[in-house]
Amino acid sequence: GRLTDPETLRQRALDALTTARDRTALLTSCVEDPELTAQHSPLMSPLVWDLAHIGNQEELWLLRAVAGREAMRPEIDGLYDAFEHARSERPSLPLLPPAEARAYAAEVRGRALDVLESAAFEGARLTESGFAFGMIAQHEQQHDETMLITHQLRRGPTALTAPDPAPAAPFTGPVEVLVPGGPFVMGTSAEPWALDNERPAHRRTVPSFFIDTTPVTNAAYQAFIEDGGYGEERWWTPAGWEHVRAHGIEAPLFWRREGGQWLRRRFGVTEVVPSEEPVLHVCWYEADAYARWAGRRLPTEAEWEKAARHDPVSGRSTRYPWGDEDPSPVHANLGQRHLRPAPAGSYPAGASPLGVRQLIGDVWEWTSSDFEPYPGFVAFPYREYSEVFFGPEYKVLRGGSFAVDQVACRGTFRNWDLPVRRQIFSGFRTARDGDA
Ligand code: AVJ
Ligand code: FE
Repeated sequence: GRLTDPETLRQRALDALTTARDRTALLTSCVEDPELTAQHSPLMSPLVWDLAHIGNQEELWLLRAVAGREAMRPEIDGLYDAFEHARSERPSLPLLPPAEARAYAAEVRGRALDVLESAAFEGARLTESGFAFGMIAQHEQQHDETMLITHQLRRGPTALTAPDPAPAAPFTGPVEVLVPGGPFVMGTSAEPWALDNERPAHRRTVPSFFIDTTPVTNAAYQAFIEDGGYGEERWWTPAGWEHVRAHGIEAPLFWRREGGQWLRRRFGVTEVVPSEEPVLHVCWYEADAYARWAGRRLPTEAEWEKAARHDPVSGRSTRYPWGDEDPSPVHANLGQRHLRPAPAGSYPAGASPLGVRQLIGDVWEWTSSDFEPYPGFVAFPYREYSEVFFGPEYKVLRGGSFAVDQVACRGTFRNWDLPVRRQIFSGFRTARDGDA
């Protein structure tokens, strides 16, 4: 049922926490301990940092802030404060070794489950509706995605395998659809585990626009490369042009040209770039340049959300493109199930009413928008969660990737990153103005 009765809430929280911890355990046990403390990339923390940080944030936000418990190990707080040390410096900190990090996270979790057992789930206050537990589960899952990125950057043989290939549905639909102009409801005040930056629900008026029915594929992106797109200044913003020149960027991250074809390394395995798969590991500058080359543009964040949530028949905004039902494996490629995006046009059951596919899952989608607060935004539980990142430095990504768990993915969920970032599981789709 919906999130109303205390036992349902408690069970939801327990399931979300357990799913997250199982994934954390997988990502930190599939390699030997020395690999947990190693620096696989200066862009990332060592895996053992993420592991103890997950436990430390759970202790801070849940045991201390909600349940009023004493600090378990106050001397380690600084080590795991993401604002105190840059990722590149974390390998040289006196971090808890793997066994201690595991034991600490497990001890925190045991106490968190005691709190869950005794928590009151009544009334309208966010903490009382289980928000703190939902937020902890989302935080852990976000770090699990971060750890999966570290695995992708890691050298050496593969440590992770996917049981099944991603499903492929032949797609013969239109390449774009027209989303009618007019108001829609953006953001949410109803979703119980929505984070502060998704709130509150508010009306936005968006003029009519066309949007791609699928994410941009590797084949389409290769056409941009073959056409000399990386060498033509006119497709790039000044900052983007300077960035690709300065860093010699000529293709998505992990791509390499050999014998006339593009190869890519994916979790330790090299393969020919699959033409029908959504392009992955491109930065905002690349997405923006491709769109200009194609005579199009990136969608704004509001356009993306309208395409994903607006039901033109009822006029309502739904939780997901397919409606209000929680995601299942027929709707979207989530949860690290396939360790890769599905071919463009897959997941017909996850399409929006207008026929836009793969908005949820597969690849994070860059939008043209800066990360800004919605009107009426209130920081919760801390300014450091979202508020300190608002401004023109960060671009918004939407929809989640194959590496996102459903607890941290919905039509309102907002991700953000710097426009140079491409180790993340990022792709995009394009848009254009509606006919006048
Ligand atoms: C929302 C993915 C940008 O990883 O920096 C994790 C999520 N916040 N710990 C990040 C987050 C605090 C955040 N992103
Ligand atoms: Fe964190």
